[in-house]
Amino acid sequence: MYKITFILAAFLMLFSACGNQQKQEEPQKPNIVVIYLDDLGYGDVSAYGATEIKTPNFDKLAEGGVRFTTGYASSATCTPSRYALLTGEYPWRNQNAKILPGSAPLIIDTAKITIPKMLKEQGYHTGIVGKWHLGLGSGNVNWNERVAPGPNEVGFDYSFIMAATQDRTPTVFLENGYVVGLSPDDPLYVNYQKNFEGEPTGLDNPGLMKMRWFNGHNNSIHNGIPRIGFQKGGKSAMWVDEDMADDFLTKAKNYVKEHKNEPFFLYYALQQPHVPRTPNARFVGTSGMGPRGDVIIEADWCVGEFIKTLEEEGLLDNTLVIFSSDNGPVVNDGYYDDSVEKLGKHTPWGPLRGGKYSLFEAGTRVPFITYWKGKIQPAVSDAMVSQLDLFSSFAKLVDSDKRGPDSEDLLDVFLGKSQEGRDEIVLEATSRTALRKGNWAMIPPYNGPAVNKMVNIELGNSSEFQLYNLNDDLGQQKNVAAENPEKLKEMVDLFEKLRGD
Ligand code: NG6
Ligand code: CA
Repeated sequence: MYKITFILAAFLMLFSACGNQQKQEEPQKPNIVVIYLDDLGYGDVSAYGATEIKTPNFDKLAEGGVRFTTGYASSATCTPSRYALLTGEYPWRNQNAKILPGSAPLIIDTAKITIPKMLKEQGYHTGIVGKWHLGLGSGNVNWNERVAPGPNEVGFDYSFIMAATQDRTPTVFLENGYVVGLSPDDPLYVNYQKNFEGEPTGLDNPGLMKMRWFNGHNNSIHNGIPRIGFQKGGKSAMWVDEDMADDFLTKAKNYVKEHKNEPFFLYYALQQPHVPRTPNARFVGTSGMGPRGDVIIEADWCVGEFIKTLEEEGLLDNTLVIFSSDNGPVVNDGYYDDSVEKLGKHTPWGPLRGGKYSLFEAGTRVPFITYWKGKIQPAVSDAMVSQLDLFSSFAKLVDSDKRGPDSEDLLDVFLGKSQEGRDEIVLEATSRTALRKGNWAMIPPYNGPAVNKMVNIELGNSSEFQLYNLNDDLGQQKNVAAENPEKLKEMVDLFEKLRGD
């Protein structure tokens, strides 16, 4: 009996030893990192032609990976782009995917598949550090308890986020649903309809402000900066704007160090160069272009430090890095911060027309880079790709059979092995949509001003159909709709079909 047990035990040991060995020999699945800037324009990166600003660390990714010339965010504003990125679904399919206040409920259905959920199914640890802006809770959030549902409920094992934007209340970070540094003696309250009695606002307290508001942004003041939305209490939890880049970087680096022994997905969503632009003292004056340029230099440094961490941890050749931005650029987005006065010859939109909020190209065509040391050969690709496509392409990479509803598997394009990008894409800007197909861009007629004077950006509104041939008119200067009725019809028909109109 003993003998049999012994033989059996020995057999089992041998068997499990073989199993272990096999496990060790299996290459670890690649890590995936999405580095996502906020309002960084096509022309804000030297690898994309900027001459007035140097972005050596963004450039290192561009020059060592595939630099896409025709890469799109799904929308010309933040919430819809982020929604589309994580779900692989066009943002205009979800009515709630619009710029959200800091008190808005979560707009991703917790039953819906997302990139982090899909990756979790394949054994990944998943984390987000940085800007969220997809809503939290289910309405009437109590910020003094765990705030849910949020990122952790749509697939992230770890989250360290700001709720909405840097210019919106609450001006606190949340870690796994809890406001960081909150004291029970000083609870936090947030309201977007009315102020709390006795709390100063930007509207009537110019003396309390170190940054003046230009448009909106005149509710609660924190750190000398007036914001959108009201808040009260929570003083021990308030972030220091000038430290935000370092705070996010530290968390992103720690995340990598803590999860280096398992495959991980990190969504590192930097806050720059969105307003208010608050470079750390180390970066003040470094661009000669005022705070907007300075925070781009700061973000570039952060990306360099982050990549250095991957390298030091020996992970760089097993990590696919995606670098992009949620929407196009804006110079004055609601504060007097010298960005207009000190812009000089810099063109954040590069050769494109429009900017943030616009249906013209600069609204959604953004820097878009894929980098994987030793795996992706340096190249420039003109293939049309969208952030929508990350879902299905990541799924392919990790052998998942899940796909995003509007997401194409372009893994080979992202890895630089193919130039066959998308045929077409529907672009969105503040609830309006347009079609890109082949060399053509078609914008249907929309009411509304041609230019948003507050931000000085051409929105793409016109009473006429607009059709541009981007092959010879990248800057969309010549509407050729009248000369090309057949092309226009083809574009309109396809647009209506895709929109389901
Ligand atoms: C706009 C804000 C702008 C910015 C934007 C959201 C005003 C006048 N403008 O409503 O400053 O916060 O929303 O930007 O309030 S995004 O990148 O998050 O979409
Ligand atoms: Ca944005």
